[in-house]
Amino acid sequence: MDNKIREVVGNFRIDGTLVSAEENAQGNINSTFLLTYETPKGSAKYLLQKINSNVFKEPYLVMRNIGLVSKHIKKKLTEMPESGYKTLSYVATVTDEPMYTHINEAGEKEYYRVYEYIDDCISYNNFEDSENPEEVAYNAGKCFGAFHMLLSDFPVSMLAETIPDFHNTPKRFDALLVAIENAITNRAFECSEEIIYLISKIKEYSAIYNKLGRTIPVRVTHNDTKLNNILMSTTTNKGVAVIDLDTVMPGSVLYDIGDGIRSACANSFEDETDPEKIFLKIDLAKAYIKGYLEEMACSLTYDEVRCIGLSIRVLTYELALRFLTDYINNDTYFKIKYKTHNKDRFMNQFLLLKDIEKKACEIDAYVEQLYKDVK
Ligand code: GN1
Ligand code: MG
Repeated sequence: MDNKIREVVGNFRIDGTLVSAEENAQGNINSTFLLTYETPKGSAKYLLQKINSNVFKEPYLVMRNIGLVSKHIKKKLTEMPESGYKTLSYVATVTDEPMYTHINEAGEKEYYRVYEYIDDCISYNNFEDSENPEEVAYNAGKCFGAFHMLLSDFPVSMLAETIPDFHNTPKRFDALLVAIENAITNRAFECSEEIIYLISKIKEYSAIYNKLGRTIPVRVTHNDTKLNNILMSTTTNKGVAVIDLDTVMPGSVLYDIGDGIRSACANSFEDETDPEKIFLKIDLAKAYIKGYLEEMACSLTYDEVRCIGLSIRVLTYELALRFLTDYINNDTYFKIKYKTHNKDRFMNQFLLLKDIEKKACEIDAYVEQLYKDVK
């Protein structure tokens, strides 16, 4: 095992002897390792994460947000033990900090944190990994609905905006234009047809951002609601915990709903390249919306409800912009596994968007009817 990992984990309040550290390569941003310790009471697991400080410029603020939100959720969960929900708990360092700062050989700071491992759970990358996709989609919607509900009385102003303008669609679009202007390769030309389409849609897809703080309230939101950011019970398939709280910030629930459906209800992984396989499974999207509204319908404004369908398109559009921008910028943000990975991810989200646009009316009609029924 890496000596550096040993050295880093030695700074946390963990009992026992470290016996293994396995890398989990799923995230696109941070690096994660599953740690196993031997203790007199048996083996114990933890998650070690190196925070990507290129993305999270102020890791201490990230940990502060996470600490505040987790404490709030934990307190509320003690009043509802039957829910089965849990939340992330970090392990403090020996000096009682939420995070350990390591200075590497180049003299740069590296930030590490350790979470307690939540056992008997599974996180799905895509519904295809599960036996009952509709149940997974429904439970995913329910779990994020419950997450919003648990945080609905948390004072939004206490949270730092750890990545400013994270879901600011117009700014994401501007970033693409800047990337195109400054490009030193011909990567933008490879996607010129698609770029023309993206330009034609910016006005329509800025709608949620433009209404934020007006008819769409600012609430505590997760902002990265990929399906694999939910731990589900291995026995019941029900949501147990929402994880990856790095981007918990003030935002709109619509960002979370749209991103959740984009991720949980797509037929393929985000880097699938076969156009035939890239589409939204509408039945799964409906199941997700049902689960979500069962938890949150009473708390939403009518404008929020009306924009649920739109949010799926906006978040897919936005991620398409982000992957393409990173591709044109020569891959400085998302981790890539091969040279054209970001281009493939972009094309995937682009095709997914086109498919969701075709299904927009059906989704809107479903939301309208369901809202009447559950409210
Ligand atoms: C990143 O690393 P991961 O998978 O949790 C990204 C999300 C994207 C997602 C796309 C902080 O999330 O916004 O939707 O990749 N997180 C950040 O796969 O940028
Ligand atoms: Mg994340």
